Amino acid sequence: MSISTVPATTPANLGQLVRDTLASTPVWDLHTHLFSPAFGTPLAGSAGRADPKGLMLWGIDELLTYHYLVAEVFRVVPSREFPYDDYWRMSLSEQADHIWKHLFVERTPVSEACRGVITTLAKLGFDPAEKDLAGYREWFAEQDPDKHVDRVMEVAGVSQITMTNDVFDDNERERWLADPSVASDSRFTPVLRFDPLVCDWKTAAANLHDWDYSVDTELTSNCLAEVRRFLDDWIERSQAVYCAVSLPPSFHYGGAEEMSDGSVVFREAVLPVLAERNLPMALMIGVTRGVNPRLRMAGDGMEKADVTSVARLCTDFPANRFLVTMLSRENQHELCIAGRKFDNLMPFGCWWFVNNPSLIEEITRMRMELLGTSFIPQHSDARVLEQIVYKWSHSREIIARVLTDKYTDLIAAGWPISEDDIVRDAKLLLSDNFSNFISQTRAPYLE
Ligand code: FIX
Ligand code: ZN
Repeated sequence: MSISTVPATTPANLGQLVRDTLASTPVWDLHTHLFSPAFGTPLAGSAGRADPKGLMLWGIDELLTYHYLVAEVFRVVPSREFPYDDYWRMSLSEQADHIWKHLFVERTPVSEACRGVITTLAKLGFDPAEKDLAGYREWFAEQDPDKHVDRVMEVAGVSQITMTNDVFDDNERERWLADPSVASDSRFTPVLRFDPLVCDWKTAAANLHDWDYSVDTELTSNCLAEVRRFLDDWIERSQAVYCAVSLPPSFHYGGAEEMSDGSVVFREAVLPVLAERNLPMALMIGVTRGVNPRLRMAGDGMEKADVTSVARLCTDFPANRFLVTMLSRENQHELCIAGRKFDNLMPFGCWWFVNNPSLIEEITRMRMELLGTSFIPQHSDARVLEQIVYKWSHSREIIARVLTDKYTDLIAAGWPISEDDIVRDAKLLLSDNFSNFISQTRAPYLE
C-alpha cells in the first residue's frame, strides 16, 4: 500500500462531462399522464383523425393550457375581473391565447411552468423570441402524431414513457375494453391506477358492482375476494408494470387494527394481489384535491403527510415493494431516512409542487447524501407530450450539477472518478434504478 502525496484534482472538464453524459443517457420516465396515439387524440395533425375525447394530448394549445399555467393566469387576471366560468367556456385555443397574452407577452415568463414552454419550443427548433403563436399552431397541425412521438422522445432523450391508466376513468376504461391491444405501443408502458379503491371505497364499490363484480359496501371476505379478482383482471388486461394511487395528506396506515374501508381494501386486497404478482405499489402522498374546485384540475393543493405510515407499510408488508413520492418539501427528509431503513422502499421524483429547480436541487442533493445513487431522482408527470422535453432538460441540468459537486468532493478526498463511473451512475439514476426495482425477484424466504 502506498500513501499518495499528489493532491487529487478536479478535471477541468468534469462538469461538462457529467452534463453531456446525463444528456445522452436515455430516461425511463416512470410517471406521466401521457398516452400513445392508439388512445386517440383531439389534435389530428396530418393524420387527420381527431378524437375530441382522445387521451393523447400534444401541441401548443395543450402546452399553454397546462393546469400549472391555468393556476398562474388567475393570479394575473383574477376571477373578479374574469370569472372562472368565462375561462372554462372558452375554446382550448381561446384559453391558450389568454394565457399566452397574460403570462408570456405582457409579463416575463419566469415561473418554472412558463419557462418550460420556452425551453420546449426552443428545443423543438423554434425561435421562441419570435413569439409567433399562429406559426406554432400551423407547425403542430402539420405533424403526424405517431412520428411526432418519436421525434419528441428523441429530443427529450426519453426512451420509455410510463402511462397512468386509470381504471376508474370511463373514457379510458372503455378504450381498453373495446380494444385490448390499445396499449401495444412499445414506447409506452402501462401502469394501473385506482385511487377510489383506497380513497373513496363507496364510489369504488358502486363502480365494481356495475362492472359485474359481486361487491357491496360491506367489506366481507367475499367482497374482498371480488376486489382481488377485479385487480387481477385489470393487471392482466393492462400488463401494468406497477400499480399506483395518489393519496391525501391524511393517509394513515396504523397496522392490522386500522379499520377504515380504504385501509382494509389496501391491506386485504391490493397488497396481497401485488405481492402475489411481485409488482410494486406506487404511493404518491400529500395531495388535497379541490382546494379551489373552480380552478378544476388546477385547484388541487397539498399538505404535509405522515411518513411513519410508509415505514409501517414497509415493515408489515416485506413481500411488497413501494415506490413513494411526497408532495410536501417538509416530508422529504423523513422519506429519505425511511429509504435508508427499508430496502423495499424506493423514493422517487420531485412531484408537482416540488418540481421546481430550487427544490429539485435541494431534494436531489439530500437524497444523494443519504442514499448514494440508490434512488430515482425524477419523473416528469407530463400531461402534454412535449412537456417531457423541458421537464427532463431542466432536471438533467440539476442532477448533473449535484453529481458534479459530489464527484468533486470525492476527487478532493483522493477517490478517482472515471468516465465509466459517470456513465454507470447516470444510467442508475435515469433508468436502471427503476427497471431493476420493478423486475426484482421475490426473496426466497418470502415464498
Ligand atoms: O395524482 C397525480 O398523478 C398528479 O400528478 C396529478 O393529479 C396532477 O394533476 C399533476 O398533473 C401533477 O403534476
Ligand atoms: Zn401524476
